[in-house]
Amino acid sequence: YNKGWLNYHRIEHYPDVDLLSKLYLCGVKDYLPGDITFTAVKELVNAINGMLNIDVEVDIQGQRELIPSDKYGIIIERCNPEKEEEFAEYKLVGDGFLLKQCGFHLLILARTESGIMYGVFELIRRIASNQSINQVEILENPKNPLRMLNHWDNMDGSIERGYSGNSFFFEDKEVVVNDRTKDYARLIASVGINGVVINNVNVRAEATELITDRYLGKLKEMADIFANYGIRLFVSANFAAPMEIGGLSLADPLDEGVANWWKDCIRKVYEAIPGFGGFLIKADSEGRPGPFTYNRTHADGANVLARALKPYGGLVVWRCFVYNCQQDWRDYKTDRARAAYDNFIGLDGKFDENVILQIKNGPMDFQVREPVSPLFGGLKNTNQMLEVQIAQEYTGQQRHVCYLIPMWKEVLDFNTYAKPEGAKIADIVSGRTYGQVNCGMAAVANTGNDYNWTGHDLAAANLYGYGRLAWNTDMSSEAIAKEWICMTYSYKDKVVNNLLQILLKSWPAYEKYTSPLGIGWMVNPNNHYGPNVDGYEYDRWGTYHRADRNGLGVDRTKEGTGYAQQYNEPNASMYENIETCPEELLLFFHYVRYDYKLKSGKTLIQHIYDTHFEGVSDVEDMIRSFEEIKSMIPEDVYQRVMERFAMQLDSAKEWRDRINTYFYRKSGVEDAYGRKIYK
Ligand code: BDP
Repeated sequence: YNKGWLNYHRIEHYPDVDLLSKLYLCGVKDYLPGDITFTAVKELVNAINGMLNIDVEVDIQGQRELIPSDKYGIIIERCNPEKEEEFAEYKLVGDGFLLKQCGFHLLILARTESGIMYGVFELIRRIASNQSINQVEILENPKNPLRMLNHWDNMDGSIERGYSGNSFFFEDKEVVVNDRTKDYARLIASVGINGVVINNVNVRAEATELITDRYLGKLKEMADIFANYGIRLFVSANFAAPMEIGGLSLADPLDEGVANWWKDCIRKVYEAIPGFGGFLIKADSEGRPGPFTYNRTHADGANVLARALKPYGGLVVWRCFVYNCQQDWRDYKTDRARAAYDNFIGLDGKFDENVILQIKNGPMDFQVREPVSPLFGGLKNTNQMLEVQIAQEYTGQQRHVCYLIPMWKEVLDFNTYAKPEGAKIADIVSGRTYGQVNCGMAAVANTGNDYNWTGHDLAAANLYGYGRLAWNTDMSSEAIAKEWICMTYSYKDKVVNNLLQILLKSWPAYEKYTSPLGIGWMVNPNNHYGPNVDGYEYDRWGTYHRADRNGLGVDRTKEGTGYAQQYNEPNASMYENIETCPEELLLFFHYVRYDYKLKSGKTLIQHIYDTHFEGVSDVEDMIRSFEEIKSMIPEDVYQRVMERFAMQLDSAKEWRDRINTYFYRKSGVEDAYGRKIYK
C-alpha cells in the first residue's frame, strides 16, 4: 500500500531550510515529552528529511532557557503553567497548538501531547505546500472536540458499503494488528482524527464478542498503537449482547440483571484497555435489536450503557438513524424523512452527560442532496454529533469522483435558528451553542486494504478533507483540496489547478446526472450503484419520487406529510412555500408539475433534460483536465484514475439516458433542443 498524503516527496528550493536543521525537545517535570510527542518528533524528522533532504539533529533539552538564542532550530514544548503568562495572549484550548517563529527559533507549543503532534503536522503541511514559514504565527484550536471515523468493517474481513477492498482491521474472524494499523493511525492522526470505531454498526455474530476476553488482548495492542497518535479506540456494540453472549433471557435496559451485566462487561474492558473510548450503538433500526422490544425509550437504552461507562470516562454514541424500514408505499402520510425527529425530539434532555446522539446530515440516508436533519436545532439539551458518509455509497461508490467537502460545508453552515446567534450546525455540534463538551463529528470511512486505501485515488481527498474540516470547520473546500493535492502529488500550479477544478466540479456534476432536485434514490436497490428510476418506488423502504404523467416530487408541506414543520422558523416557512424553497430541494419538499417554471425560466422537465446532458459533459471536461497533467503525476496513479474515469463516464451516460427517457415517456414533452432521448 502507498503512503497516501504522507509520502514526503522532494520540495526543490524551499526557502526556510535554516530554521529546520535542528530540533530541541523541551519539557520539565510533569511536562516531559511522552509517547505522542516522540511519535511526532520522529515524523517531523522523517518529513524534513524526505522533503528537504536535511538530517535534523534532535537535542532533548530540558529547558528552553538553555537553548542558545542565536542558533536556528525548532523548539517543541508543552505549555508549562509556570510559563502561562508568557503565552497568555495565545489562548490554547484542548489539543490546540501554536506554531510561531521567535527570533532564531520556530516554536511549536501546545498544552497536550496531541496538540504538539497537530502542530508538527501543520508545519509539515506548510513545507509540502512550499509555503514559507518565515515569521509564521499560527494559533489553532480544534473546532470540534470529537473527530471520529466509523468503519463499517465486519469480522469476516468484508466491509459494508466498502469500495476499497477488504478490512485491514479484521480477517477470518480475528483482529489484525500489523504495520498497516500504524500507518493508518498515522494518516488519520495527521488530519486531526481522535476517535475510531473499528467495526460495523450492524453488529452480528463474532463482532458481539469483541468486548470479551476472546478479543480484548488484540484490541489492547491496537488501542496502544492508536494511543501513540492521540486516537481513542471505540467499538460498535450489540444492544442484545446480554442475551447473545451473556446468557440472559432479555436485554431490557431497566432490568437490574441487564444493567449489572453491562457493568461487569465494561469493567473487564477497561481492565484490559484503560484508554478505551466507548460504544457506538445502532438500535431499533434496520433489524437491529433495541429498547423498543421492552417498551423502553432510547434514553433508557443509552443511559444503562452510559452509567456503566461513566466511572471510566467512556462515551455512548447513540445513532438517530431509526425509522420503519417496513413501510407501505400506499400510505402517503408515513414519511421516512420524519422518523429521526419523531423518535428523538421527545427525549431531549433525557440522556446522560456521557451520551451523544449521532445524527446523519440529512433525514433520509446520505443522498447526493438532502435538507439537513431537523434534529439539529430541535434538540436543545442533548449532546449531538453530525454523521456524514465519506464512503460514497450513493455518490458513485469510489468509481466516480465526487469531492464531498462542499456538501458537508453547506450542512455545517446551515442556520437552524435555534437561537438568534450562533446556531449554525457547526456551532451546535462543536458544543458552542449550548456549552457542551461531548460532541463533534463522525464519518463513515471510505478505506480498505486496497493499495491506495480508498479505491479511487482521488477519493482520498474526502478522507483527508473530512479530518481537516472536522478540525477546522471554517476552512474552505478549496483550501482543503489544495492542501491535499500538495501533500499527495505536487505544489506545482498546473497540477494544483487541474486537480482542484476536477474536485470542485465533481459533486455538482454527480448531482446533475443523477436524480433531480433533491428527490434522491432512483438507484439500483441493495447495492445502490447506477440508475434504476423505479427500483425503490413500490418498495418498503420509504424512498419514493411519486412521478406520474403530470409531475413528480413528495409533498412534505402541511398538506402533505408535514415534514417541513419539523424545522424552526423561518426555515419551516421557507420550505413550505414552493416559491421560497431552495430549488435544489424542490422535489424533496413539493410535488411539482413538469411545466412548472423554475427561476431560470426553464420548465421543470427542460431542467431535467438540460442538467443530465450537462452532467455528462462535465465528466468529459474533468477527464480532459486530468489528461493534461499526465506527465506530472505518477504513472500508476494516472492509470488507475483513468480506468475509473472510463467507468464514471459510462455510468453518467447511463444515468442521463435512463432519467431523460423515463421522464420523456412519463411526460411526453420533447426536449427543446432536440437532443438524443431514447423514445
Ligand atoms: C445505509 C446503508 C446500510 C447501513 C445504514 C446505517 O445502506 O448499509 O447499515 O445506512 O447507517 O446507508 O446504519
